[in-house]
Amino acid sequence: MRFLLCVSVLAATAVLLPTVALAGQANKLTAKRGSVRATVTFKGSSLYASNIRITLKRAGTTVVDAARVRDSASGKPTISGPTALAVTDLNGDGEPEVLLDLYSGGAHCCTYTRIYQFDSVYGAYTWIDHEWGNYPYALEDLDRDGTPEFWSADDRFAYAFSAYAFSIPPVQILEYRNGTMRDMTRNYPKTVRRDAKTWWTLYVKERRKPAARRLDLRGVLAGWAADKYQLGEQSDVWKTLKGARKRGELRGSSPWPKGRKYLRELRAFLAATGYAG
Ligand SMILES: [Ca+2]
Ligand SMILES: [Ca+2]
Repeated sequence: MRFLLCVSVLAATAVLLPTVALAGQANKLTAKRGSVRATVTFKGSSLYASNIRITLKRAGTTVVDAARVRDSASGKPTISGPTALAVTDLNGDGEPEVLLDLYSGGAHCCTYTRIYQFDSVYGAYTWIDHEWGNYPYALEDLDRDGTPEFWSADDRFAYAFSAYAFSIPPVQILEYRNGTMRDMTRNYPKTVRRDAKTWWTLYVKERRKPAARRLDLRGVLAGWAADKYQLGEQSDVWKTLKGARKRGELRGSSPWPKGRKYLRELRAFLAATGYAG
Protein backbone atom coordinates (compact mmCIF):
# COMPACT_ATOMS: atom_id res chain seq x y z
CA MET A 1 0.00 0.00 0.00
CA ARG A 2 3.01 2.18 0.14
CA PHE A 3 2.67 3.52 -3.36
CA LEU A 4 -1.06 3.95 -3.05
CA LEU A 5 -0.33 6.15 -0.09
CA CYS A 6 2.24 7.97 -2.13
CA VAL A 7 -0.14 8.55 -5.02
CA SER A 8 -2.99 9.59 -2.75
CA VAL A 9 -0.78 12.30 -1.38
CA LEU A 10 -0.17 13.72 -4.81
CA ALA A 11 -3.38 15.61 -5.24
CA ALA A 12 -2.14 17.97 -2.57
CA THR A 13 1.35 18.30 -4.00
CA ALA A 14 1.31 22.05 -4.00
CA VAL A 15 0.36 22.15 -0.37
CA LEU A 16 2.88 19.55 0.68
CA LEU A 17 5.90 21.04 -0.96
CA PRO A 18 8.39 22.14 1.62
CA THR A 19 8.11 25.82 1.86
CA VAL A 20 8.39 28.68 2.74
CA ALA A 21 9.83 31.96 3.62
CA LEU A 22 8.72 35.51 3.25
CA ALA A 23 9.14 36.99 -0.19
CA GLY A 24 12.47 38.67 -0.52
CA GLN A 25 14.09 36.61 2.17
CA ALA A 26 17.20 34.67 1.15
CA ASN A 27 17.02 30.89 1.47
CA LYS A 28 19.60 28.20 1.17
CA LEU A 29 19.78 24.45 0.50
CA THR A 30 22.98 22.47 0.98
CA ALA A 31 24.00 18.86 0.37
CA LYS A 32 27.28 16.97 0.41
CA ARG A 33 28.64 13.56 -0.49
CA GLY A 34 32.28 12.54 -0.70
CA SER A 35 34.24 15.46 -2.09
CA VAL A 36 31.22 17.13 -3.73
CA ARG A 37 29.35 19.92 -1.98
CA ALA A 38 26.31 21.69 -3.47
CA THR A 39 24.66 24.91 -2.36
CA VAL A 40 21.55 26.55 -3.79
CA THR A 41 20.45 30.00 -2.74
CA PHE A 42 17.25 31.78 -3.74
CA LYS A 43 14.82 34.47 -2.76
CA GLY A 44 11.15 33.86 -2.12
CA SER A 45 9.83 30.37 -1.45
CA SER A 46 9.88 26.93 -3.00
CA LEU A 47 6.57 27.83 -4.69
CA TYR A 48 7.84 30.97 -6.36
CA ALA A 49 11.49 31.84 -6.28
CA SER A 50 13.84 34.34 -7.83
CA ASN A 51 17.58 34.75 -8.14
CA ILE A 52 18.20 31.00 -7.85
CA ARG A 53 21.91 30.32 -7.86
CA ILE A 54 23.92 27.14 -7.54
CA THR A 55 27.45 26.57 -6.34
CA LEU A 56 29.19 23.23 -6.89
CA LYS A 57 32.50 22.47 -5.22
CA ARG A 58 34.47 19.36 -5.98
CA ALA A 59 37.63 18.22 -4.22
CA GLY A 60 38.04 21.68 -2.70
CA THR A 61 37.70 23.47 -6.07
CA THR A 62 34.72 25.66 -6.97
CA VAL A 63 33.57 24.32 -10.35
CA VAL A 64 30.28 26.24 -10.54
CA ASP A 65 30.34 29.56 -8.75
CA ALA A 66 26.89 30.90 -7.81
CA ALA A 67 25.64 30.37 -11.39
CA ARG A 68 22.06 31.37 -12.17
CA VAL A 69 19.76 28.39 -12.54
CA ARG A 70 18.28 28.86 -16.01
CA ASP A 71 15.42 27.29 -17.90
CA SER A 72 16.84 24.67 -20.27
CA ALA A 73 14.59 25.65 -23.17
CA SER A 74 14.55 29.44 -22.99
CA GLY A 75 17.85 30.08 -21.25
CA LYS A 76 16.12 32.60 -19.01
CA PRO A 77 16.61 32.53 -15.24
CA THR A 78 14.12 30.04 -13.87
CA ILE A 79 11.44 30.98 -11.38
CA SER A 80 10.82 27.34 -10.47
CA GLY A 81 11.02 26.92 -6.74
CA PRO A 82 13.81 24.70 -5.46
CA THR A 83 12.30 22.03 -3.21
CA ALA A 84 15.17 19.66 -2.52
CA LEU A 85 18.88 19.23 -3.13
CA ALA A 86 20.83 15.96 -2.91
CA VAL A 87 24.25 14.64 -3.83
CA THR A 88 24.52 10.95 -4.62
CA ASP A 89 26.25 8.60 -7.04
CA LEU A 90 23.47 7.60 -9.43
CA ASN A 91 25.45 5.33 -11.74
CA GLY A 92 28.00 3.73 -9.42
CA ASP A 93 31.08 5.22 -11.06
CA GLY A 94 32.36 6.76 -7.84
CA GLU A 95 31.55 10.31 -8.95
CA PRO A 96 28.55 11.82 -7.13
CA GLU A 97 25.85 13.57 -9.14
CA VAL A 98 23.89 16.56 -7.85
CA LEU A 99 20.07 16.48 -7.89
CA LEU A 100 18.10 19.69 -7.68
CA ASP A 101 14.31 19.32 -7.49
CA LEU A 102 12.32 22.24 -8.87
CA TYR A 103 8.63 23.00 -8.83
CA SER A 104 7.27 25.08 -11.68
CA GLY A 105 3.78 25.78 -10.42
CA GLY A 106 0.25 24.42 -10.74
CA ALA A 107 -1.83 22.03 -8.67
CA HIS A 108 -1.22 18.96 -10.84
CA CYS A 109 1.97 19.92 -12.57
CA CYS A 110 5.04 20.12 -12.75
CA THR A 111 7.92 18.93 -10.75
CA TYR A 112 11.23 18.16 -12.34
CA THR A 113 14.72 17.18 -11.29
CA ARG A 114 17.85 18.76 -12.70
CA ILE A 115 20.73 16.28 -12.56
CA TYR A 116 24.24 17.72 -12.67
CA GLN A 117 26.99 15.38 -13.79
CA PHE A 118 30.72 16.14 -13.66
CA ASP A 119 32.48 15.94 -17.03
CA SER A 120 36.08 15.04 -16.29
CA VAL A 121 37.24 15.91 -19.84
CA TYR A 122 36.11 19.53 -19.59
CA GLY A 123 36.34 19.81 -15.81
CA ALA A 124 32.77 21.16 -15.77
CA TYR A 125 29.24 20.14 -14.86
CA THR A 126 26.60 19.38 -17.48
CA TRP A 127 22.95 18.74 -16.67
CA ILE A 128 19.73 17.18 -17.85
CA ASP A 129 16.17 17.89 -16.69
CA HIS A 130 13.72 15.10 -16.00
CA GLU A 131 10.02 15.99 -15.75
CA TRP A 132 7.95 14.03 -13.24
CA GLY A 133 4.62 15.64 -14.05
CA ASN A 134 1.95 14.87 -11.49
CA TYR A 135 3.74 12.26 -9.45
CA PRO A 136 6.66 12.45 -7.05
CA TYR A 137 9.62 10.10 -6.92
CA ALA A 138 11.72 8.38 -4.33
CA LEU A 139 15.34 7.41 -4.67
CA GLU A 140 15.78 3.86 -3.49
CA ASP A 141 18.20 1.04 -4.16
CA LEU A 142 15.51 -1.45 -5.10
CA ASP A 143 17.84 -4.24 -6.23
CA ARG A 144 20.47 -3.53 -3.57
CA ASP A 145 23.32 -3.28 -6.06
CA GLY A 146 24.68 -0.13 -4.45
CA THR A 147 23.16 2.42 -6.86
CA PRO A 148 19.74 4.01 -6.34
CA GLU A 149 16.81 3.86 -8.74
CA PHE A 150 14.16 6.53 -9.27
CA TRP A 151 10.90 4.99 -8.12
CA SER A 152 7.91 6.90 -9.49
CA ALA A 153 4.75 6.47 -11.57
CA ASP A 154 3.98 6.82 -15.27
CA ASP A 155 2.57 10.32 -15.69
CA ARG A 156 1.06 9.46 -19.10
CA PHE A 157 -1.81 7.75 -17.26
CA ALA A 158 -2.94 10.94 -15.52
CA TYR A 159 -6.27 11.96 -17.09
CA ALA A 160 -5.92 9.22 -19.73
CA PHE A 161 -8.94 7.05 -18.82
CA SER A 162 -10.67 8.95 -16.04
CA ALA A 163 -10.51 12.20 -14.11
CA TYR A 164 -7.21 12.94 -12.39
CA ALA A 165 -8.43 11.86 -8.95
CA PHE A 166 -9.27 8.36 -10.26
CA SER A 167 -6.29 7.97 -12.57
CA ILE A 168 -4.06 5.18 -11.38
CA PRO A 169 -0.55 5.35 -12.78
CA PRO A 170 1.53 2.16 -12.99
CA VAL A 171 4.85 2.09 -11.19
CA GLN A 172 7.81 3.36 -13.19
CA ILE A 173 11.44 2.73 -12.29
CA LEU A 174 14.13 4.77 -13.95
CA GLU A 175 17.90 4.56 -13.87
CA TYR A 176 20.34 7.33 -14.71
CA ARG A 177 23.02 6.01 -17.05
CA ASN A 178 25.33 7.71 -19.57
CA GLY A 179 23.71 11.08 -18.99
CA THR A 180 20.12 9.96 -19.62
CA MET A 181 17.20 8.52 -17.71
CA ARG A 182 16.20 5.03 -18.81
CA ASP A 183 12.98 3.21 -18.05
CA MET A 184 14.05 -0.07 -16.45
CA THR A 185 10.71 -1.04 -14.89
CA ARG A 186 10.68 -4.50 -16.45
CA ASN A 187 13.87 -5.37 -14.58
CA TYR A 188 12.04 -5.02 -11.26
CA PRO A 189 9.25 -7.61 -11.43
CA LYS A 190 8.86 -7.87 -7.65
CA THR A 191 8.16 -4.15 -7.39
CA VAL A 192 5.79 -4.28 -10.38
CA ARG A 193 3.94 -7.27 -8.92
CA ARG A 194 3.46 -5.45 -5.62
CA ASP A 195 2.10 -2.45 -7.53
CA ALA A 196 -0.26 -4.65 -9.56
CA LYS A 197 -1.48 -6.28 -6.35
CA THR A 198 -2.17 -2.88 -4.80
CA TRP A 199 -4.36 -1.81 -7.73
CA TRP A 200 -6.07 -5.19 -7.96
CA THR A 201 -6.99 -5.00 -4.27
CA LEU A 202 -8.33 -1.50 -4.83
CA TYR A 203 -10.36 -2.65 -7.84
CA VAL A 204 -11.90 -5.59 -5.98
CA LYS A 205 -12.79 -3.34 -3.04
CA GLU A 206 -14.30 -0.63 -5.24
CA ARG A 207 -16.31 -2.81 -7.59
CA ARG A 208 -18.36 -4.08 -4.65
CA LYS A 209 -19.66 -0.58 -4.02
CA PRO A 210 -22.65 0.95 -5.81
CA ALA A 211 -21.55 2.66 -9.03
CA ALA A 212 -22.39 6.11 -7.72
CA ARG A 213 -20.12 5.73 -4.68
CA ARG A 214 -17.04 4.09 -6.08
CA LEU A 215 -13.88 5.17 -7.84
CA ASP A 216 -13.99 5.24 -11.62
CA LEU A 217 -12.88 1.68 -12.32
CA ARG A 218 -11.66 2.65 -15.79
CA GLY A 219 -8.79 4.56 -14.18
CA VAL A 220 -7.95 1.83 -11.67
CA LEU A 221 -7.95 -0.93 -14.30
CA ALA A 222 -5.77 1.04 -16.71
CA GLY A 223 -2.91 1.26 -14.18
CA TRP A 224 -3.34 -2.35 -13.18
CA ALA A 225 -3.34 -3.46 -16.83
CA ALA A 226 -0.06 -1.63 -17.48
CA ASP A 227 1.60 -3.37 -14.52
CA LYS A 228 0.35 -6.73 -15.76
CA TYR A 229 1.73 -6.01 -19.23
CA GLN A 230 5.13 -5.34 -17.67
CA LEU A 231 4.90 -8.79 -16.11
CA GLY A 232 3.99 -10.40 -19.45
CA GLU A 233 0.48 -11.27 -18.24
CA GLN A 234 -1.58 -9.68 -21.00
CA SER A 235 -4.03 -12.57 -21.30
CA ASP A 236 -5.12 -12.06 -17.65
CA VAL A 237 -5.76 -8.41 -18.47
CA TRP A 238 -8.17 -9.01 -21.32
CA LYS A 239 -10.01 -11.79 -19.58
CA THR A 240 -10.59 -9.50 -16.61
CA LEU A 241 -11.48 -6.45 -18.67
CA LYS A 242 -13.98 -8.30 -20.81
CA GLY A 243 -15.67 -9.51 -17.62
CA ALA A 244 -15.63 -5.98 -16.26
CA ARG A 245 -17.33 -4.70 -19.40
CA LYS A 246 -20.05 -7.32 -19.20
CA ARG A 247 -20.74 -6.33 -15.58
CA GLY A 248 -21.05 -2.70 -16.64
CA GLU A 249 -17.96 -1.60 -14.70
CA LEU A 250 -16.46 0.32 -17.60
CA ARG A 251 -19.06 3.05 -17.63
CA GLY A 252 -18.57 6.53 -16.31
CA SER A 253 -18.46 10.17 -17.18
CA SER A 254 -17.31 11.58 -20.50
CA PRO A 255 -15.06 12.43 -22.23
CA TRP A 256 -13.33 9.20 -21.28
CA PRO A 257 -14.14 6.10 -23.35
CA LYS A 258 -16.64 3.54 -22.10
CA GLY A 259 -17.35 -0.14 -22.65
CA ARG A 260 -15.93 -1.61 -25.86
CA LYS A 261 -14.44 1.72 -26.86
CA TYR A 262 -12.51 1.76 -23.56
CA LEU A 263 -11.11 -1.69 -24.33
CA ARG A 264 -10.03 -0.60 -27.82
CA GLU A 265 -8.47 2.64 -26.64
CA LEU A 266 -6.68 1.06 -23.69
CA ARG A 267 -5.18 -1.59 -25.97
CA ALA A 268 -3.96 1.08 -28.36
CA PHE A 269 -2.66 3.23 -25.49
CA LEU A 270 -0.65 0.35 -23.98
CA ALA A 271 0.91 -0.25 -27.39
CA ALA A 272 1.65 3.43 -28.04
CA THR A 273 3.25 3.90 -24.61
CA GLY A 274 5.52 0.90 -25.05
CA TYR A 275 3.87 -1.50 -22.60
CA ALA A 276 2.89 -3.98 -25.29
CA GLY A 277 6.38 -4.13 -26.79
CA1 LIG B 1 28.17 8.97 -10.78
CA1 LIG C 1 20.07 -0.33 -7.51
